[in-house]
Amino acid sequence: MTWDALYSSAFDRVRESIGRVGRVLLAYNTNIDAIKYLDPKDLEERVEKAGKEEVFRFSEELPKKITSVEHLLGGILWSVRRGKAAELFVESCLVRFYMKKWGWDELRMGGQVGIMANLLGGVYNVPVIAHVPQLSRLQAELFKDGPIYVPKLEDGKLKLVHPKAFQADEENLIHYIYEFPRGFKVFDFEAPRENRFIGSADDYNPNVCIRPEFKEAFEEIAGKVELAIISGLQALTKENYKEPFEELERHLEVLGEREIPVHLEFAFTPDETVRKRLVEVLGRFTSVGLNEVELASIMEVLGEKAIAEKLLAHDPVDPIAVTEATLKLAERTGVKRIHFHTYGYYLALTDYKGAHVRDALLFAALAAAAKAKLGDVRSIDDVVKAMDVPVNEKAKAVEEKLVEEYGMKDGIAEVNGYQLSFAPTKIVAKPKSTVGIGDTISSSAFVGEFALR
Ligand code: 8BR
Ligand code: 8BR
Ligand code: GLC
Repeated sequence: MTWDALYSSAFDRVRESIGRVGRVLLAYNTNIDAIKYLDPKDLEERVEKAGKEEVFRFSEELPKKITSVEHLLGGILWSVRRGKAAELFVESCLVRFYMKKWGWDELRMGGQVGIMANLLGGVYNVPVIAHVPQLSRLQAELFKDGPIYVPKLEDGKLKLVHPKAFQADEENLIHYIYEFPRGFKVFDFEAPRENRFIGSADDYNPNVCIRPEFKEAFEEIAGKVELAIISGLQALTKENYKEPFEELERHLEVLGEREIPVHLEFAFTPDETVRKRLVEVLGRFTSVGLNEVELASIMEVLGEKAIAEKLLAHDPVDPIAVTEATLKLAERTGVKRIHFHTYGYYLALTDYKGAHVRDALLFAALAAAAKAKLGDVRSIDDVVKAMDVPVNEKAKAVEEKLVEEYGMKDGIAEVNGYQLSFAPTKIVAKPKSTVGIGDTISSSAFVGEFALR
């Protein structure tokens, strides 16, 4: 079959069956994204004013957190020069005030949980229970209508309400997203690809502050769901990870007892201690989603330096190196499903078989293209509009390698007793923005796969 035909039949089948998926638990990170599309002249003036020399220093080496305007501007230049994403915690209130005055073009739902809640609940009509660390009025307004719920305790009794009906006046947790297009020029730098720098002016998500409702009523909450997706552990550090990890392990135990499949959305985790701990608990998850940088960073902590280097050496990433890395990760941790995504293609390694794994990847690729094209996916019909985005040309060579090495057919092969599923993706030439595409991919594929089972 051609990829166009496979795409089209995968979409039809997921659309037909996704309504049958039960409630999905989403924890832990939700915030408000204040998106600023950078203007080169404005940015240059700000850098000059703050002191070019000092700022340029941080554009060579990213600071660990932001405690000055020089850190902020240096971090933005670090991302622009490399065309890479980065996210840093903003500790200083003066810098938080500076960012607020600098302003934004658009406010959007942010955080893996918030983005997935709006997509699953607001677009696919799959009911979700979300962890929202702080429910300000603005945060509540950013939730779409649909079966999206947050737990509320009334006289010790658990109720599930839409975030807009929670009616609390909690804090605004704002992440400032500085987006730039490919070819964006400042000073002598030119961005090799579109991307963003994020400054998180937020004390709750970076510390994974878990709400009392989730601590007190977790057993009951877990009793109401069929699937779970965990995210937001990426900003933890060796100083603050212990407490949230204890709670996480308790949650995993409760979910495990009920045999609820749990997906971990990995996200780039700069702190090595935290990354190691995440790999240690990975076997208690059913599934994990990650990109090439994240997979390479895991190979590093597993002592697999050579594979880590291979993963970062080519564009598009060598699929044989990806397969070897995911096999190592599956064998070492016992995780049953690994969903790898990169610019141009996805691979999933599963310890079970079936064409539905590949079909869910194709559905996810359509959703990602719709997200890149529109910025916000409003309905499942927006997803099908991405059908006319062409399949990435470079993915052909990737597929040929997989055919040669593993005898892959129609995107499916067997490797060391695992199934390897492949999807060449649709790439939007001029994406509206880049933030949240990874979340769209992982949640669509994980939930889509369960819909098809
Ligand atoms: P993409 O650019 O393809 O989205 O991949 C994630 C990138 O983010 C990685 O290259 C990683 O280096 C970078 N990154 C992030 Br996110 N946060 C970072 C941080 N705090 N320090 C260094 N790099 C970071
Ligand atoms: P991460 O931020 O987790 O790396 O997720 C980003 C993913 O979005 C990439 O792996 C890539 O598959 C997808 N993507 C990007 Br980046 N740009 C895209 C585009 N213009 N069209 C479709 N998918 C895109
Ligand atoms: C991280 C950021 C958040 C953003 C999300 C997108 O969670 O903190 O601001 O919305 O990534 O994936």
